[in-house]
Amino acid sequence: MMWIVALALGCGEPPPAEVPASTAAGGNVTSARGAYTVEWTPSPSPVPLNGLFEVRSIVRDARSGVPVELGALVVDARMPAHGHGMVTKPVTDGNDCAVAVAPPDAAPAAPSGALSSPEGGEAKVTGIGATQAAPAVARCPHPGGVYVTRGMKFHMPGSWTLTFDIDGPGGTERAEAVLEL
Ligand SMILES: [Cu+2]
Repeated sequence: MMWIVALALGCGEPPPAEVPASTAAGGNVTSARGAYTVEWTPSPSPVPLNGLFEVRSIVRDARSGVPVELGALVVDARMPAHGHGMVTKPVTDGNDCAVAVAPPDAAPAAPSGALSSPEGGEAKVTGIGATQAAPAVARCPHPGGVYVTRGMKFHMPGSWTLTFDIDGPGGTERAEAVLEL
């Protein structure tokens, strides 16, 4: 009898994290060590080819489901097979409560020509306007755990990996979503 009870209680463990479906219409992904979930929705939807879009992300504590209202989120994307990122530099609303992060409009595509990475161009050559590393972002208030990222653009068809770098009460973790365009 005791055994049965113990086994039944053991069933409370969460199922293994599901592999996020490839979708250009958003989805729900879990960060690498399981601290957060990110429910992301593009606008327009589905993600357009070679057009600007926004991503609305709701970040939650994965265990409690409570929205991460004081945090930071940086959204980026790459084409791993091609070794490049986006040609735009997206900005997330409200990330700048304590630190000036980026110019007011996410100025894309600076005029080409000048190869703009004198200082150690690592594996992450992001294209035309790539100048700086990931911005230092402070934890800022985001009511409802909602983070809106503007200035995304997937300029070629193929497999894109979105990255969601989250900083919050559960520490710093990354979630990823893969989609085919
Ligand atoms: Cu590519």
